[in-house]
Amino acid sequence: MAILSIIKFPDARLHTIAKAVKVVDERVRTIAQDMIETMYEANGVGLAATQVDIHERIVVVDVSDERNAAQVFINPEIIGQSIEKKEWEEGCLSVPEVYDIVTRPDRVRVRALNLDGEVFEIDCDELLAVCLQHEIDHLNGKVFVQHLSRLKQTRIKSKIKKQAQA
Ligand code: GNR
Ligand code: NI
Repeated sequence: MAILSIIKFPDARLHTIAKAVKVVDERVRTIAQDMIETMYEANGVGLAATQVDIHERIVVVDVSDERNAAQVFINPEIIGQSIEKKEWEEGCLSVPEVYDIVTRPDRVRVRALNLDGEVFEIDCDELLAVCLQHEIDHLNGKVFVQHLSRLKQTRIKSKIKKQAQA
């Protein structure tokens, strides 16, 4: 068990495209377990492997209030999405203290492998739908601020630079 360190925006490593997991073995299960621990320690609702500098398609999520219902998604894919969109105020552990509205499909169907390497599918709405889309973006090298205007992205970069100086 280990707490991993989270890469902060703007860091080029956050734009790496993660590779598919070929076999779900002990190595992958250990990464997922460490990611769950790291997510809880950071009070996040989700974490993508990209954020801890591991460029493999692994995501962990816990949208429960009790923080005892972690879900693991290996090689997650969005296989269906609603036409209806929804606005949600998003934040990201890689972009501390920045929150802004992103518009995404309201509901998504996701296919992934579990920790036993078995395929499962799940229909998601509300926070789980938002979070899984946010996490799959990370695996594709995309940070949520890239859904915002260039002006906002520039402001966010200078805000983070100031945070780093403080
Ligand atoms: O903790 C998180 N909260 C959150 C809130 C709204 C939309 C997405 C998220 S994900 C974020 C954790 C994180 O950075 N995951 O990549
Ligand atoms: Ni994030």
